[in-house]
Amino acid sequence: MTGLPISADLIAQANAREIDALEDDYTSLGRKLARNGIDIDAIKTRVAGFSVAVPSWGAGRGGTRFAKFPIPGEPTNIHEKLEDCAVINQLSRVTPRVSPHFPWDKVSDFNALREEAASLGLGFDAVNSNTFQDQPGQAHTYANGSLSSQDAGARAQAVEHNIECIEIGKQLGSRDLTVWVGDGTNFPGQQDLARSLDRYLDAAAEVYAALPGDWRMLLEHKMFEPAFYSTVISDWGSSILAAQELGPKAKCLVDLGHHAPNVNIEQIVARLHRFGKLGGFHFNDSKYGDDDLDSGSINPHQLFLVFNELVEAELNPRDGFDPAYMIDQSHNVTDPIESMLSSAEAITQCYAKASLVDRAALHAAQEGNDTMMAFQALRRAYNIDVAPILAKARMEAGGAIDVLAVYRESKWRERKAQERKAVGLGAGIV
Ligand SMILES: [Mn+2]
Repeated sequence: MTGLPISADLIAQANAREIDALEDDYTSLGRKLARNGIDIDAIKTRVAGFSVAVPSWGAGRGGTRFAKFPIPGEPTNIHEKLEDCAVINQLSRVTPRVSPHFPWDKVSDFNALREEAASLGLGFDAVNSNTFQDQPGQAHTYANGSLSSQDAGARAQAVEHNIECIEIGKQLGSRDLTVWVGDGTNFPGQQDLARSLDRYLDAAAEVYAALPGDWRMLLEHKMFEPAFYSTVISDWGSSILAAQELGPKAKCLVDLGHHAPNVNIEQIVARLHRFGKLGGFHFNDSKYGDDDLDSGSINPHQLFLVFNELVEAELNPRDGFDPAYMIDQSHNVTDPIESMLSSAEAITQCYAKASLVDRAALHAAQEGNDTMMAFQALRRAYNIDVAPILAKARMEAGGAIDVLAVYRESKWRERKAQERKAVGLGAGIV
């Protein structure tokens, strides 16, 4: 493909410098895994089939409520964001889809945008609606909520926007609508906690009714922010109740940062899958709350345990298993391309490690109440360095063995800094 942003020769030359060491490491790991009855090439095939979407908004530098510090060469529109997402996918070969957000990514011709993405080797993933901020010229404010607002006009406007997102998504080739609302309260007594949920369910049912037959509506819960006393879809319990009431096309989406502190998120994954309601997952990491830090940067073991449940669900599906995986991070102090390359690697590593778990041994230990051996089945897989498997899968798909080194060598950001207009200062995204 000639439209790809990074020179294929540059990637090939860089890989040629690394290939001998990689083959050495891969062969050595293959022997180690073979002693445990695992075929390394079978794991590599699984890794090659794994993918995670990147969010269009993640291509820009995020920010906090206090400030945003843009970098030269940052993308300023959806076309430039797609270019940067294409760099990530070209080097990593694991992020072939972009999750767009409206109205931020609005253009006049979505069929042309789909073709533009395809020419860059990209497709589109779940469409994200935005009823958590007002847009210029908007008739009704979302200051007091959107799908759950007391104002019937605001609710209707939010329904209409979500249906518009479905229509856009149809043109882009998406099949999921992700709905996160900022609705909630900051003071006790501000709203009736039951009636606000009634209003949300009524409005969400109107959106649900507009879904095409093969589409899903992914409900993303979040415990706090921007509302700090209560949110309407606050936790996985509220989410699954709403999804069950809406119907089979409504599923729950788990974002790693949207829970109370210390919640057992891997158990939530298992619970939602048990009831056929796990529709999507947003990867990031956190230390304190919804920090939106890079995946695997703070608690890689938790990410592994989440993937242990996801792979268990994949291998033993209860009621179908087809979750939409996406990176959802805010890159405040790094080059977003580098953060997403590093995060895609961390996520895929956990998928590979979870695929190495000896499930027969795990299940036997669980059945026999052998706690230590059950734990060791997980620990053995977690301790294996799977980097050579990922690197080889990437290289065979045309990607880079050392993604960050090739990215820096390409001088992509420096070149874009000459071409793209500067991003203004100001507050960050949420
Ligand atoms: Mn999210």
